[in-house]
Amino acid sequence: MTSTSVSSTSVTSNDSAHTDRFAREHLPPPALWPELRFDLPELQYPPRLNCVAALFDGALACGAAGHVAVRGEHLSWTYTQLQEQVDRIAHVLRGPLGLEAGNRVLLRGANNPMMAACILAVLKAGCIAVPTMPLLRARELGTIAAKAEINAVLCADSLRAEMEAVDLPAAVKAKTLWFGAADGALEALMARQPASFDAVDTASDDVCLISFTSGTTGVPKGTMHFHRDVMAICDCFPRSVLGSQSDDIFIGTPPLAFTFGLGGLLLFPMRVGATAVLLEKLTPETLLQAIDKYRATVCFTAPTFYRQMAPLAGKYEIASLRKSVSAGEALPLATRESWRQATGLAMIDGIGATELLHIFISASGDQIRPGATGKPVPGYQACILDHDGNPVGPGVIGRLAVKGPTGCRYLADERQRDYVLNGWNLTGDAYEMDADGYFYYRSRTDDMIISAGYNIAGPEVEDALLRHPAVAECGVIGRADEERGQIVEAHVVLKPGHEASEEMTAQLQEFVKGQIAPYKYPRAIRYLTALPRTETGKLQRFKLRIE
Ligand code: 3UK
Repeated sequence: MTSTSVSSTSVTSNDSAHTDRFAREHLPPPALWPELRFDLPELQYPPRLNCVAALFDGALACGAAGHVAVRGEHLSWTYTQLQEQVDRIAHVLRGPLGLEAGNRVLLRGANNPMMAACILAVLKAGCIAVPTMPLLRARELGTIAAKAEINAVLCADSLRAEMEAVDLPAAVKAKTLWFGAADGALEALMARQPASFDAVDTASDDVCLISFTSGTTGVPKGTMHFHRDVMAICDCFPRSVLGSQSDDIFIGTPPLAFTFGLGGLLLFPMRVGATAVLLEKLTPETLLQAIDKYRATVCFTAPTFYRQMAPLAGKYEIASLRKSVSAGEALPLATRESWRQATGLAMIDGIGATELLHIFISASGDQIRPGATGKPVPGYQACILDHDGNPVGPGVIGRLAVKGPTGCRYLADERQRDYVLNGWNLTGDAYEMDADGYFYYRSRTDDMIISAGYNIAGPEVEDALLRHPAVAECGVIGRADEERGQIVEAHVVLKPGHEASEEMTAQLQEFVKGQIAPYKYPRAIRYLTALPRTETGKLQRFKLRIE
C-alpha cells in the first residue's frame, strides 16, 4: 500500500478550468481546511479529472453500455442512453443557456432519471451543481440561491410553484428551465442539441458540487466538493464495506439532493456499471413493493424506514435483497434486530455527513458489532477527542474526529472554525471507542442529557423504549428542571391499538428501568401522533424541546 499524504496547502495547485472563479474565491483559507489524506492506491487521482466523464468511461469500459443505468417509474435508460441525455443537457447549459465553467446551477426535482441526468450534466459541463431538497420552501431556496450566487435553475415542473415564488435576480429567472412536463422547455432544447458532448477538462480539485446541510438548526451551510471527492466516496465505502458489483440493483429513499442519496442511488451504482432504481415519494410499504418489483439487491434508507418496513416485509417477495444500508441517524439496536428477524439481513450501519460527502465509519458482514457503527472505512481515520482536543482511549465518551480524502470546506462560512480542529473534522457527535477500535454512537454532542450529575445519552433510552411492544417511534430529550438540571423526557408515538394513559406511562417507565440503569428512565413521557423529522429522516429534537 502506498502511503501518500497530500498536505492541504498543495492540493489547490492545478489550473482550474473555471472561468467563473466564484467557488475558488469562496473556499475557506487553506489553513482552516481539514488535513486531507489519500492513503490508498485507488485514491491517487490525476490532476485533470471530470468525475462524470470518469464514471461513464469506467462503466462503458467494463461493458455496461447496454446495461440499464437508471430505471424510473415510467422509463429506463441504458448507460449509452443516459450518457446521451446528459450530453444533450450539457449542450443546453453551455449553448442556449450561455453558462460558463464554474457557474452554479440550482437543481430541483424528485428522484427520477431526468433529475439524475441534470445533476450529471451540470458536472460534465464544468459547472457546479447546487441540488436542493424537494420539500424546501421559497424562503429557504432563496437563502441557498443567494449564498451560492446561482446563475441558472433546472427545476422539475412538479416543483414549479414553489420555485416561482423565490425572489431571484432577473438574470437567473431568465436562465430557469423546467423539465418533466409534456411541454418541458429543457426537453425541447435538448432535442435540438448534438447527442455527444466533450466533458469540460476540469482540475481534480475544481468544485463540482455545493451541497447544503439539511441542518436541523440555523442557516444552512454550503459544503463544497471537488471532482476528485466524488470519485473518492465511490472508491471508499462501496468498495471496501458494501462490496457493490455490476449486477447490483440499487434502490432507496434519500433524495438525490442529499449526499446520502446522491452517492447511494446514483454515483455508487455508476462506479461499477450497476443499475439505480430512482422512485419518487416512497413509503415503507411502497419501498418493499418496489424491492419486490425491481428485484433490488441493495437498499439505502434511514433507520425509521427499516423499523417500519420490518413488520411488513413478510408480505413481499424480497429475497433479491443482499445488502441494506442504514444512515442519517443512529440505528437503534432494536431496529437492527427486528430487521434481521424479518429479512435475515445484517444491517450495514454507516455514519456519513454532508461535510465529508458520504459514509466514513461502517461495518458489514462478520465485521458488524451490534451497537457499534463500525470502524473507519479504509481511507479514513477516526479518533475521539476530549474537550481540549486531546485524543482519549477506549471507553471514554468524547468528540468524534475524522480525516480522509474528503473533508469540510464551507462556502464562506465562519462555522468552518467549529468543524475543523487541528486537521480533524469534528462531526458534532459524541462517540466512544472500544479496545478493538469499534466506534459507538452516543448522541449529538449538544444533545447529551445531564441529569443530577449523570450523563445520559437520549438514543440509549430510545432504544430501550423501542423494545416495548406498544412503542412505534420515540424521541428522548433533556428538559430543564430546577432540581436536577435536566430530566429525561420521552416523546412517544404509540402503535395502533394502544392508548396514552398514566398506566401506559408507568408501564413504559418500569420497562426502561428493567433494561438500562434505572437513573436513565424517562421521568416525563409525552404522547404524539408523529415525530417531527427532516426530509432526510432525522428527528428534529429541537422541536421536541419547544413543544
Ligand atoms: C448523524 C448518524 C449515528 C450524525 C449522511 C450518510 O446524515 C448524513 O449527513 P448530514 O450532514 O448529517 C450528519 C450527521 O447525521 N448520522 C448520520 N449517520 C449516522 N448518527 N449513526 C449513523 N449511522 O450526527 C452526523 O454527524 O445530514 C449520511 C451519507 C451521507 C450523508 N450526508
